[in-house]
Amino acid sequence: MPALVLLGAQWGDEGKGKATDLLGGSVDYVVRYQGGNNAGHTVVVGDQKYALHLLPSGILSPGCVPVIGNGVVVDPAVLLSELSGLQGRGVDTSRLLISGNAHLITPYHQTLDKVTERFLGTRRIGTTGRGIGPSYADKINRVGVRVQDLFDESILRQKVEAALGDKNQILVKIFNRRAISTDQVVEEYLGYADRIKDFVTDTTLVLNDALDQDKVVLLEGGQGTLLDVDHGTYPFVTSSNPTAGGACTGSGIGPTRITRVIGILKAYTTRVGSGPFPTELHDADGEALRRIGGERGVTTGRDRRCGWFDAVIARYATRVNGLTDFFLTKLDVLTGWERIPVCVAYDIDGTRVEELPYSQTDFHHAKPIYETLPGWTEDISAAKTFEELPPNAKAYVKALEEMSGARISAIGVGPGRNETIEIN
Ligand code: 2SA
Ligand code: GDP
Ligand code: MG
Repeated sequence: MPALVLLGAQWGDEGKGKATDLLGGSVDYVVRYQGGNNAGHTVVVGDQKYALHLLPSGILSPGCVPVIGNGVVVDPAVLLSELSGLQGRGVDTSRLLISGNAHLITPYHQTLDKVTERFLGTRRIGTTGRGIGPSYADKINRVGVRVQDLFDESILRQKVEAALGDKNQILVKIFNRRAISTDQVVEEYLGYADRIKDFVTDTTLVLNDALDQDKVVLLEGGQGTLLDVDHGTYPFVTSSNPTAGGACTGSGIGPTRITRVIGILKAYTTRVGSGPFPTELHDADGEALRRIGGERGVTTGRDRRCGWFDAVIARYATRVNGLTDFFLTKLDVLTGWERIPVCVAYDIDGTRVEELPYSQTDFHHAKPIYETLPGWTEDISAAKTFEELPPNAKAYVKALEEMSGARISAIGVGPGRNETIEIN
């Protein structure tokens, strides 16, 4: 049986948590393949709201095994506190599996993340400050510490010592901070080892065996396509690959096993952190989208930047991910606007451009070219079928589908599990 990928088609916060949860009942494994506790995935089940950061959203589906893949960076303190928070709310977390090859986030990564951002000043990325970038940098630089290293004290000490060498120089000499002691990090991290040991395994083997046995594996992206370190708005990106290719490297599942790639697409656009955003609104409409959409960071509490739907970005997501279909989310948030602008192309220094420019300079100059679609005033949150939507809402969905290059197979009309229209 197949593996499927579910990822963000814009700058994140499209509603991946809700979509994963929706599919959770029909899949056997849900795997996070990149990112770490920078993610904030909201799942609403009845009157209960859960904010997941590091754990896959599948942890809330009783029949499903949640997996933290090798491509994720794991902060063990956050992991344990997220687990105990869920346990306290009666969620069974015992099924969790964690790859021994996943890299660890340590206190020195968090410190570096924060001081680097401060040092960058107005050129800062606007990171979540969780140590994500520095941990991935160590991985690529081959001085990272992996989950499996927790179980061998002498290896752990050697690796932490090696990683801290140049970091302490930087912290002390450039950032005027105190050096971090190897002993302190090793002692703290050894304390986590026993508490997470039972979860740790060769997840690549588990997942491929499961696929051989006709199980269904859902690979859940942590951020969005435009935050991808290769395909996003570099350098204003996260330090991993939320795009579909990252699902393979971050889980150890080969591309031939993936039969469906779902892009989660918000009916308008948001972004949190710095970087270009052509359709961003600095007016009452932007404020209204933020208020009605509840657009506030799930991890950091930062206000999200809001703007109209950008079809250039949606088309780009279709291309670089090979999307088979979209889940369109938060259509209900647009109820009440008389007319809704949709960006169909960019004006870049006087030239009409239909595709996302690869040049960073061009993208910074991109001005949206809008088509304006008629809005609707009817409450759509109780709609269960596409036919029940008001004509202008149907036309809006169809227009987005046409412009974005892949079929829309589900529509979100509210945050709840059941507030979804499935289209067959
Ligand atoms: P980092 O911390 O190194 O990954 O930050 C780099 C950029 O990636 C952005 N980023 C995110 N964008 C949207 N949502 C994310 N998760 C949280 C949420 C964000 C929050 O669900 O609301 O609470 O602020 C997320 N994680 C990383 C980040 O803003 C930087 O632009
Ligand atoms: P994720 O990071 O992609 O999982 O998304 P977030 O959880 O950061 O942000 C999405 C927000 O939108 C959450 O508060 C969800 O509960 C909410 N949400 C998801 N789908 C819908 C929808 O169709 N309508 C409305 N009104 N809210 C939604
Ligand atoms: Mg989020």
